[in-house]
Amino acid sequence: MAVEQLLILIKPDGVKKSLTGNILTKLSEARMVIIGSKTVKVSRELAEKHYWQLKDKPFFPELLDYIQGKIFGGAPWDRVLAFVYQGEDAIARMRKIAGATNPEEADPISIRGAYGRITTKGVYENVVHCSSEISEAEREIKLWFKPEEIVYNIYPTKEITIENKKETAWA
Ligand code: DAT
Ligand code: MG
Repeated sequence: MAVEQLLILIKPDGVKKSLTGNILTKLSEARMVIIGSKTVKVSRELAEKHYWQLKDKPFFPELLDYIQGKIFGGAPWDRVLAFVYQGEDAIARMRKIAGATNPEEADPISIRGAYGRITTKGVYENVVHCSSEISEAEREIKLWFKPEEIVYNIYPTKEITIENKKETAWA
């Protein structure tokens, strides 16, 4: 079996319900390594790019509001915790621990089965995002993380020079 990487997000409902520790504990059962992690305030643009394959679905606007934490009133629930995990057969194994997309159909021992719900507006609040195939994992990891934010170069990189680029530094 091959070593794979994937993106896991603890979505705003997981953050708001203080489930970060419980989720990471469940994920740790798979004995994989975290090779990148950070907290991200989710912009509309990032949300749209992340879920672009679902742009024609009727629930797309609600899905963007959810991943941006807007349905929880914005700050401090406007963020997600993002992780890159690496391990043998990582995608299938982590998706099993995450559970089915619909939290009501998910195994009750899975993260989504234990902690997810469907809102009265029909949004699946399913607590975590988990990449579902290798090409999607690569696209998502490259969308959420810069090369220097991951401890290994898991994909080829190139050096670029950006002229006159402003950066914020610690004062
Ligand atoms: P997954 O997150 O299991 O990979 P997906 O990529 O098909 O599932 O959908 C992305 C998210 O969109 C999913 O986590 C919850 C939401 N979603 C999917 N299908 C839905 C539906 N029929 N009604 C409401 N939300 C849905
Ligand atoms: Mg998906």
